[in-house]
Amino acid sequence: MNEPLILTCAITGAETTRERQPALPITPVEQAIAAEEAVRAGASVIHLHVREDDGRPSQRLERFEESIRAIKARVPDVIIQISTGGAVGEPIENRARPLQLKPEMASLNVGTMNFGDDVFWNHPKEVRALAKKMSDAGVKPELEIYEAGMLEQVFRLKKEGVLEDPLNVQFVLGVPGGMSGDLRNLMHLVSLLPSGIHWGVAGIGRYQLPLALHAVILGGHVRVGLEDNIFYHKGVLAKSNAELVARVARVAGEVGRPVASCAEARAILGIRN
Ligand code: KMH
Ligand code: ZN
Repeated sequence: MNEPLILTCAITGAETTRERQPALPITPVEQAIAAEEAVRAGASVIHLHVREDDGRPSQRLERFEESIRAIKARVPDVIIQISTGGAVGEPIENRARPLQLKPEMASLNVGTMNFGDDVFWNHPKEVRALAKKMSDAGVKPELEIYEAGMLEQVFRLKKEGVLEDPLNVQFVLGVPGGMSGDLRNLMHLVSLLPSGIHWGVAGIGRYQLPLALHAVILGGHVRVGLEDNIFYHKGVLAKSNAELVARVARVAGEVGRPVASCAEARAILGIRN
């Protein structure tokens, strides 16, 4: 509970559609507006996927450049965490492409899993290569953990020297094919962590709010946003990414866990300036 709360907003993702969620930001300008609103609501990190204008997920370098430029123009201080997960089925070389832009942070998916009706491939040698690229470029990885075995893989990679301290893990719970967002799963995963590892939780769908609230109390960090959950209440669509951020920030403030500024988040996450 001592550390300020890092709120990450996953504003777009690769799976959510405009048809299902009309407030989903797609273009660079829309993403920049959404990012600014999210930061004003309490977010310090933006988890970034990009789309083409027609909504298709994209790993095109120019598109990442445009979005990052647009976001930085509105909120220069925010930490941008690009996705190297992309969309299911995206070849690894495309997923690695935005690392050329040397963002401060990037997601690193450490294991293969079923992902709904698809398979999300993360071959160990490709994971190692991505981690090396991040380390060489000074990009801090966020380690995406969908089930307990992936945490064991993180420990292995750390032992091999592939990952550097401080480690930042994100438990992404509720993807069909990974662990559900049952609170017992979160408690189990947290119980496996050696001290000194920062952790956050991203609950998918209906798991978003209960997991976020527990993380606030347990001293973890939180990711919300339309990538993971399109609803504010059951059957009621969220009006914006910022609305989801603001709710967690508000509750955290009420229980004495203020949100981290971007500078505080950088210090906690071990981002080299
Ligand atoms: N879209 C998922 C298949 C990440 O951003 O690193 C992967 C994902 C994880 O969203
Ligand atoms: Zn993502």
